[in-house]
Amino acid sequence: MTEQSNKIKTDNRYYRQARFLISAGNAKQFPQSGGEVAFSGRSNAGKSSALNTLCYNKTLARTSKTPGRTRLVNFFELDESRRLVDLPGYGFAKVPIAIKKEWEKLMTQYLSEQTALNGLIVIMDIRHPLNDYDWQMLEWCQHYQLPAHVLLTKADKIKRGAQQNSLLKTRKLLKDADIEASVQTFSALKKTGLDELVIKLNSWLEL
Ligand SMILES: Nc1nc2c(ncn2[C@@H]2O[C@H](COP(=O)(O)OP(=O)(O)OP(=O)(O)O)[C@@H](O)[C@H]2O)c(=O)[nH]1
Ligand SMILES: [Mg+2]
Repeated sequence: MTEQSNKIKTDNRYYRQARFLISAGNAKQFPQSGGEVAFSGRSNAGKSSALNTLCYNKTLARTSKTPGRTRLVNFFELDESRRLVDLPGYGFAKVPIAIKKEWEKLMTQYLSEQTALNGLIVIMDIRHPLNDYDWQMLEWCQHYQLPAHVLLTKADKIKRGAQQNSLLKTRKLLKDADIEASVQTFSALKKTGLDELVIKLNSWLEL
């Protein structure tokens, strides 16, 4: 019974075949054809873990103990015309202003120039959603008319009631700010919310 209910019912075979493609440090290196979905979020929010859980591959997206080290845009190929993208984490302390500027330039280039981008997943720790950079990210999406989906991750760290409170509060704050974005809870550890994420990605990637 438990085994049955833990089974992923949604078709996620595309994500299981994800392969590393390229790390890009400037816009010229961004792959152009087909479509992609990017994962963004503050450093340590759980981006790499969410990607790895989605793709059933613990070593796909590298996790780093040094926040702010990854300043590249990492592309993972699902098939010849579909990709997932791991964006550099933001909001880390102790990073020189020059590096922050570099990050901002690369992110602006990515969000404004990457025509293959179909949607953005914005990952937030469910205990601390919507920090300044998260708002900036969502406002950029609104500005570039890019669909956004918020993943409130590490849900396993708080009780069910608190998870629901955070979900409803986040939805309300976005609505009040006129930001169009869907929101869900997620846990990379417990694999909860995976079906909902797969449904969103499948629709954006036309799977
Ligand atoms: N309990 C729990 N821990 C999580 C979850 N997701 C991530 N973590 C932990 O949070 C820490 C950061 O996760 P990462 O996936 O490396 O975070 P990241 O956003 O990729 O971080 P950067 O690459 O530095 O930007 C790690 O210690 C993970 O094990 C989750 O759903 N539940
Ligand atoms: Mg990471």
